[in-house]
Amino acid sequence: MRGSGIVARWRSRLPVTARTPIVTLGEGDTPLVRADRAAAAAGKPAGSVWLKLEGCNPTGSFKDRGMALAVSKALEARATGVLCASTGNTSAAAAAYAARAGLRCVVFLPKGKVAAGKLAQAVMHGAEIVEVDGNFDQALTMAAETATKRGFVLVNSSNPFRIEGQKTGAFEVVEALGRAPAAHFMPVGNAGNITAYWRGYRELGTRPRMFGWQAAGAAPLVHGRPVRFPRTVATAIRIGNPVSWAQAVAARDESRGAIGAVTDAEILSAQRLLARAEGVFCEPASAAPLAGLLRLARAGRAPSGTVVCVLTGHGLKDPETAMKAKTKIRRVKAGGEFRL
Ligand code: AN7
Repeated sequence: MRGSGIVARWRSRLPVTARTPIVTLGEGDTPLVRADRAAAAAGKPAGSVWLKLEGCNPTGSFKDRGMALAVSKALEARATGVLCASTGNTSAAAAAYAARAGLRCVVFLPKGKVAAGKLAQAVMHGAEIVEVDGNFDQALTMAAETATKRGFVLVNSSNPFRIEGQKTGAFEVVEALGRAPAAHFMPVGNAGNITAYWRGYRELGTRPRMFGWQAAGAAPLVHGRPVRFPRTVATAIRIGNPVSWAQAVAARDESRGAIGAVTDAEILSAQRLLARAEGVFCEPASAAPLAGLLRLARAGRAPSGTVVCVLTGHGLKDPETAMKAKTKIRRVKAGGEFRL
């Protein structure tokens, strides 16, 4: 039997050898589901909008693809440990894969801005947690310096194996559809994932138009300059100075795509639409691509043809934001009759 996980599935396209000890939790092979109600909301025909459910990965986000390879290569290089800065999902994945590999894991987290589920994962997997009184960009600078000094492997997306692992998402999309989509929509923070998907598509000789979406209060790629104090409800993409800036711009321009911004209100409204009309609960950042599609549709500029939206993280990552959505809860005594 072939093992599970991205390396077993795509070995010939990944930088591993017979000597690489593969660390896997069975990541990848995530569902690509049709979203006809989302399509209708964007004025597009049934069957033209698809959702890649990356929240179905072992730690609940797309980071597992890259982390499986980065931690495998760290183990092969006999590292003492791995280290990262994170808005939450990278640290959750690093903590889990390091635990599985038997490596130390140190995570630098921006104080007060990591969603509860992600923090719980870092705690539970035994990561050594450093809370930085600053934002993600500052935490990343500290993490990189500490990694160099202490001989830890940095597993942020500047690590080339992260990008290599994450490109497998594009392979799966093309395999599931039987061809590349006309347009590929995804959230953009540090811009590692847009770099990875574009590489994956290019390696298959395809070139869908790449549409990246940032939050309006954290949109350096849209403004063309770093944002010193990024703000957004979508804490996963609360990033002011993306590491893969040049690669994101290249993906956009080579594919004749775009990188745009959506407001927090648009993000929360798209998150709710996905949950209520499609049955898919994703975290706020992951709703940015649908918010972007709806924004283009309102302007009469939605791309024609098949659109794939990558829903990068599971909704359970951020229960606190979800619980702020208004809902009516009726309270009753147990045992009485209840009339609906
Ligand atoms: C759910 O975990 O940067 O553009 O430190 O968690 O590749 O950075 C997370 C990013 C999109 C943006 N969706 O991806 C981190 C971190 C979710 C995310 C992104 C992130 P990149």
